[in-house]
Amino acid sequence: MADYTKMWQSLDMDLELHDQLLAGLGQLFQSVYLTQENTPEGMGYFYSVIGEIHGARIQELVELKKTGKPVVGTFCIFVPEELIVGAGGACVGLCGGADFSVPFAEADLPRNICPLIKSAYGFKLSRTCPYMQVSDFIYGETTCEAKKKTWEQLNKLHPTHVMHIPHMKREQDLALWLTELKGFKQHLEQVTGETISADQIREGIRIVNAKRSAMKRLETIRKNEVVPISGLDALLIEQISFYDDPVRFTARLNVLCDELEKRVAQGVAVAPKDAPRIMVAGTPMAPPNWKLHHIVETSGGIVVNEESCIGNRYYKDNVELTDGMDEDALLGAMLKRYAAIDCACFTPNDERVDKVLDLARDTGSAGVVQYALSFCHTYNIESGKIGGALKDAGIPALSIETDYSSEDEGQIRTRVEAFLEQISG
Ligand code: BJ8
Repeated sequence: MADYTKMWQSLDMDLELHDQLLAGLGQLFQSVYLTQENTPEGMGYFYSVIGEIHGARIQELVELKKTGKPVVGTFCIFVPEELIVGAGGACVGLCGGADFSVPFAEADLPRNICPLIKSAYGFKLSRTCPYMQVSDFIYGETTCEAKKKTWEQLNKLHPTHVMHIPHMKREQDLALWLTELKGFKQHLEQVTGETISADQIREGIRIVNAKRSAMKRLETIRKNEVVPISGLDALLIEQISFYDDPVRFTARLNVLCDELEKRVAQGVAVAPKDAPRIMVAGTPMAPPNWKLHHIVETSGGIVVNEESCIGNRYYKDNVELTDGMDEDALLGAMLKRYAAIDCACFTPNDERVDKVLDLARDTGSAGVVQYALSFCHTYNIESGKIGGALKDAGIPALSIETDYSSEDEGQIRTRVEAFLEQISG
């Protein structure tokens, strides 16, 4: 990797801690990813993005800022990236998935909250995440209690704005949500000093739609009996989709999908035909959270889908574009797409139950592993309802609640192995 020390210094990072973080990341990536066999050639690009995770892309973002375009840090798929991309800016997902930064956060936040929030907040306190450091501002949302209260704390350290996402989807809730979308656009315009035109919004939608379509194409390929890519690799691609340049990402992913389609035709699989097909459902897995996929795939299973925000929930719907849409129509179409997200923060959220069942059948999954981060009440509670529906449908399911530490890996492995044995039998 090139020497980016000066750039990191200019971003006010703690270089000593950052060195420790990068070294740990490198080791983890080596042991989880570079021990896989028979990986597709097209993964080379995505491995290089991770290899340069704090380098080349950050350099691009620094350059982008010099042109006056915004770099916006986000934590949730409800923040409308189409508007940021349309304005010529960059939307970077900041969700923390590392155990490294959690102890820093615990000095300020309660220990018994979700590790995703602690990890992200700890990155700011430790000044070790260049994506956070390079962001002009951060956009949080009101999806869960721990998040919305953390934004108040985070705002003292980094400019943080909050988008009010309603927790129900009644008419009055959608009206409020539309006001929030418009407010988000106005805020971007204030920052850049430029109006975002309908043409720019359309272009932003077109770029992000193309990205989601490529990810859907990958999902479709993974449904084949011949599985040409590991779940670990697919997860990595889904994670990278949140901070890579969207146009380049889409092009690279489509090249990979061409290769994967050829692999399917030639019968080149990454797992034996009888390996149990597993769908993972639940809370997002921000990088470098590769724990569950690694355990499943080194225990003889193959992950064929992620029903998660870093996965299907992010790319399942596109914004419907038709000719001649004006600004109101474009924002209305965006709202429709965002309101179709079935996050557990909504009540009721029965559409997610139906979707999990449909996806499990559609992907030919032999079993579903429900994954919930510790102290994520919404997903943990919802896992009971989904587990019951899976049972009624005759689909075996296992629920795992965990954090980012490696302490429970042995215990999770034992449970996963028993589950795989049960469904293979
Ligand atoms: S749309 S899932 S990205 S809110 S932070 S809710 S894990 S306790 S991330 Fe999420 Fe948006 Fe919904 Fe998706 Fe639970 Fe943790 Fe809260 Fe979390």
